[in-house]
Amino acid sequence: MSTPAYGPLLGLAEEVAREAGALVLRRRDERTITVAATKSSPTDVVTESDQASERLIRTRLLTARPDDGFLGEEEGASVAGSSGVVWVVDPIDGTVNYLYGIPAYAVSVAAVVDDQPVVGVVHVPATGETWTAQRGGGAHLDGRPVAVSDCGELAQALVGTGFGYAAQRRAVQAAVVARLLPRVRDVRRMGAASIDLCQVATGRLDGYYEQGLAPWDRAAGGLVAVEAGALVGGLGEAPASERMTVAAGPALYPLLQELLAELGA
Ligand code: LIP
Repeated sequence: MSTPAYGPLLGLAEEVAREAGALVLRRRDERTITVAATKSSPTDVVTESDQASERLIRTRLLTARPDDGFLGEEEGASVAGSSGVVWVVDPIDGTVNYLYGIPAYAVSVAAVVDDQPVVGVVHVPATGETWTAQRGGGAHLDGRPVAVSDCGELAQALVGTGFGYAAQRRAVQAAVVARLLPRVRDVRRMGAASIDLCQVATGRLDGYYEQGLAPWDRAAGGLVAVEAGALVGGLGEAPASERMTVAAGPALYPLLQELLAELGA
């Protein structure tokens, strides 16, 4: 598939992400937010809005493109499809922010071909900001091109991170961040990985790392970051995975990776 062929996928992804965003924002404004279930811990919640958003996205995408596959955060099980395109979706990334009315939550929609995201949309309903990217076509925020920062010094770097829900994982993450904090400008924990990756893409963060990300947390935001000039991977030569996701501009990336390895992340 050549780059222009992704245009229709990007248009559909953006349309559907905005529709789902309007749904979750309306429910937030009406304060009709109900916790439907918990997942990995009692604080890892799924609201009825997560479920409604995923249903809307899945129905809209698979009605438009019935042969595509689908992997969403809330239903877990994936639909394989036969077209070679798989949609990877987080219906609300930053659910705890959503629950508390903190605006840092997003609808994240990616189209993946051969295990590589080719289209990514991260829409933040509360602010209206929408990042879009297609492979080889650059990254945009509300239609304007974005680029990573040129920061090449850890001591000057503003670094984002996040923490999992399980207490044991948090203990390890806390130990790493405690030793990282004195080595960088400062640390931000905003609570939605897709937005963090887009902040790197926009130069609002110089770097970002997190353990425990699922494909739907990083698919769309990771493509936005790469298309804005970031390097995105794991530790060493490993690709980004649940084990570790690191994102930064090319000057900072190896320094951040080395620091994380030194700290035993
Ligand atoms: C969230 C991630 C975030 C992480 C949170 C949570 P969710 O995803 O995007 O980076 O630190 O603990 O996992 O659960 O809101 O979709």
